[in-house]
Amino acid sequence: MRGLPRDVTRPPFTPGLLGTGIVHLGCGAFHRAHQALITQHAMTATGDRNWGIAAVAMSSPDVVGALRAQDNLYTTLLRDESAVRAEVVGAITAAVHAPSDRIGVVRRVADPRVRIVTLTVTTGGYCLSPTTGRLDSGSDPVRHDLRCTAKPCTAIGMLVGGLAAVRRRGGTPPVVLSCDNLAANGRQLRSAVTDFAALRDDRLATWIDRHVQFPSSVVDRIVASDDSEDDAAARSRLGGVDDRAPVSAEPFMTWTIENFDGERPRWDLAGANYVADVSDHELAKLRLLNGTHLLLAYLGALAGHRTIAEAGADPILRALARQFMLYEQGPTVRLPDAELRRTVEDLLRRFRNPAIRHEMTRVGRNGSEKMLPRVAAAMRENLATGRPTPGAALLIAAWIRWFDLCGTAGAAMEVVDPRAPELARLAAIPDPHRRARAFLARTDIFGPLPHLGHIQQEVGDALTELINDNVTEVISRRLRPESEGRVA
Ligand code: CS2
Repeated sequence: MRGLPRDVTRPPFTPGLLGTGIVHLGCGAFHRAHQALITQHAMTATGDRNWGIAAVAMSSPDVVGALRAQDNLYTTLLRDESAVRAEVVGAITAAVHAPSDRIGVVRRVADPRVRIVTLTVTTGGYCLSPTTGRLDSGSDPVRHDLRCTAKPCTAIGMLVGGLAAVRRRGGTPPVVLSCDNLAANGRQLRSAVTDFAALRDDRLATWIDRHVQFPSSVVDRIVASDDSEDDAAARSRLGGVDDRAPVSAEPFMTWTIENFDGERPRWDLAGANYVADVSDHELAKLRLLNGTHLLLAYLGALAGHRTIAEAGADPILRALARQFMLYEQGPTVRLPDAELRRTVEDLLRRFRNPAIRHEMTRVGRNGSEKMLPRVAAAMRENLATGRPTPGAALLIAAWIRWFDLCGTAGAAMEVVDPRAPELARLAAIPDPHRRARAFLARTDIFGPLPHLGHIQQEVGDALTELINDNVTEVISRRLRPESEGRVA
């Protein structure tokens, strides 16, 4: 940290002297710009230095190498059009690469000093079957972990391994706190963990069910894709000091956590809040922010935009995003009208933050897992009540269209999805209406939809138009007159 400009905030403690009270699975940019920073602020507020984080990278070793080379310190850059606020984060006490140290991860989860295990491992990391909501026990990674319990490769196997060790020792288990963008993330995590444990030992499953808390939580902060532009921005903001693991994020952040028993950092002094039930926050977050992110990514990329900020600044896409939030997603979330309108305007402002490079491929990846909680669940309610869903139909058609265009010269998108090979076969069906029917028939992606024939027709029409026409024209045809009037 020597040589840093004076206005860069530094941790007010000696990072090497922190105790490790948290294990985090999934050490991506989001964790570093959200929970790790908030934890640093909580420790700063109270002087309690026992909440250092052992941060586990689940696949790539890159971030681990970068962090270790700089004593696990890195910079967060909170950026908008007017300012960049830089802060060095020292809350990470160890950076661990799970594939190279599987036994070590299990041991850390079981460490008596660890009171909380948090996760950002994305939907796929929960190993749940989308149709049953229970553990997908036939999948290769789960079968591997059941065979090889000491060296698990999935987050679920790691948690169960650590919890089993706590039980053997007669200890108090850590609280397991999901920070992923899933509906009822605590409940889903509990299902995955107890199902897995039951396949190992029924008594372990009962013990976990009785003794381990899995609170839900809703996280919110828009974080830039990992990007070399960040390194350059960090270097200039840090007066030339090199940082190989900087993260850029918007200044806005929230973290709503379901109440639980037990020790925790004073996250509430650092911007988090505790509630009895997170479900209203969760619906609003997933459907308004994350659902509209997909709309901007899938349609924005077709319009040639490379980032969400570019799409959010495009008047037609902005009008569509506003209409989608106000008239499709909004009526399905429990927010009073005035609050909905305020939230929508705040989101439109956040989406167009030019200082955050949020790439289309990053937001649009794993679309088959994101579709249900962010889009299809609201669409199902709208279809059932007869409310029109032009935005959702267009969003789905644009996602299908990505399969045609990715890889073509100059394309702003790439399809990254665990189901990509099977979906590519559906995407090769020549007739757009048949193609739309084949996609929407996938209940593992969209759930069961009422009035299926109607929505299949609507998505087929939208896809036909996206193939033949200019995206702006296709969107304009679906805008309500008042939405166009509010394009500003
Ligand atoms: C985004 C989220 O990539 C995505 O799926 O929608 O990462 C989004 O930026 C965060 O949830 C914002 O809180």
